[in-house]
Amino acid sequence: MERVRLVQFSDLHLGAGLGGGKLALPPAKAEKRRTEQRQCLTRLAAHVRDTRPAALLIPGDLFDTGEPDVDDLNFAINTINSVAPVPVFIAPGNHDGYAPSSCYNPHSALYQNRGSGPKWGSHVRIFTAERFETLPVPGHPAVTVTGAAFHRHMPEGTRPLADLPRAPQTGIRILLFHGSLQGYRRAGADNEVLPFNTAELDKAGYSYAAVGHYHRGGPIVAERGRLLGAYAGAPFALSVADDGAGYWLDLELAPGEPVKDAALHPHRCDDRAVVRIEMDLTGLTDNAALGQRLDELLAAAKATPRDLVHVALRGRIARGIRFDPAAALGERFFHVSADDTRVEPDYAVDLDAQDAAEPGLAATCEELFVWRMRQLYRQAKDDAERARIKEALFYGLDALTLGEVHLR
Ligand SMILES: [Mn+2]
Repeated sequence: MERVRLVQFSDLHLGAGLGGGKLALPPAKAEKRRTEQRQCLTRLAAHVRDTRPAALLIPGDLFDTGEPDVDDLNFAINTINSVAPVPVFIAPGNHDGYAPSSCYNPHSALYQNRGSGPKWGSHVRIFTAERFETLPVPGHPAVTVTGAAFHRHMPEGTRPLADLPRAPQTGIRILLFHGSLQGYRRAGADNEVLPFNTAELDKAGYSYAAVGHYHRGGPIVAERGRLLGAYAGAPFALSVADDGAGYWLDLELAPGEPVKDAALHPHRCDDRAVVRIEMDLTGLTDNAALGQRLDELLAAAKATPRDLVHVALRGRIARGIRFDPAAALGERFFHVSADDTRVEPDYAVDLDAQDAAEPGLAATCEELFVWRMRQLYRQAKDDAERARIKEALFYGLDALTLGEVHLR
């Protein structure tokens, strides 16, 4: 039997707000990214038309919500319809989960009220049930797709893959769903959805699981080393958590043959990457040293001018120094954002010191301020109040030594 080629694409999150979050894209850049996000789907469709795989597999979160705006919905339907007659299988995810009001229900008001808007083509099969069901792949009698839709978070302890229908006995048996592999090494902080482990997946007996949800793609491997499936990851980087995103997956399967790593081909989709850098400011005492360290980290991360750079700062910043990575890098990158909430100013003040005597007449304003804050700190009722006093101390010292207060 001949090898079968498939394309796996998920987690585009079409319609997601791109302006907020830690990336803090200004409106013009957010708009540009919205255009580029749509281009991801356009590129995918062109690739599917060119390469004619047996099927396009979409395991969830194509949209950021099950009720996207009409422009996004019409755009997605038109683009996905353009790959016909290549069969398309969609298993809705936790963001675009199936509900009667969803864009995946042709009877929903959202779908119906678009008047002459495009309809999902007959080559598009959408799994709408929460229970797994098996569909044939038109034109490829040896291939089946078993899929389910996300409807709701399941009660704790539910193991959806533990009581899966038995896999068809022969041919290439694809499993398609949106779920959280426990222990996935490239997991993000994503909410848990349809939890499963490799033992359950292995036991279910499918040839390959095309799974969506985690935005960083990677193989799903059984304990004994057998490849069970993969996450394609998000084709487009949405947020600072999406470093490593930006791909879809081309895959090749043959019946009865174990899938090899080499049969998974990640295909770059997003021209830009989110490059997240951790920078410790401790011991860097002037802006030249800070700038040089940032340059080294960017070079090590192989950041290119097209990228979105996010710098997570930590450690202690030298007294009298202000460091703003966005200002330091100017126009060198598409966008630069920074998070300095974990930075502490390097003021050598020990608030717990018990022995400090009241400052004399010759004391500086700063010495008096620190002495008074230390008193308040000792009288504080709880940790929350102590944390506030520490913050106030740093802000006060900023004002006294820098002549300005930079809100953290
Ligand atoms: Mn998801």
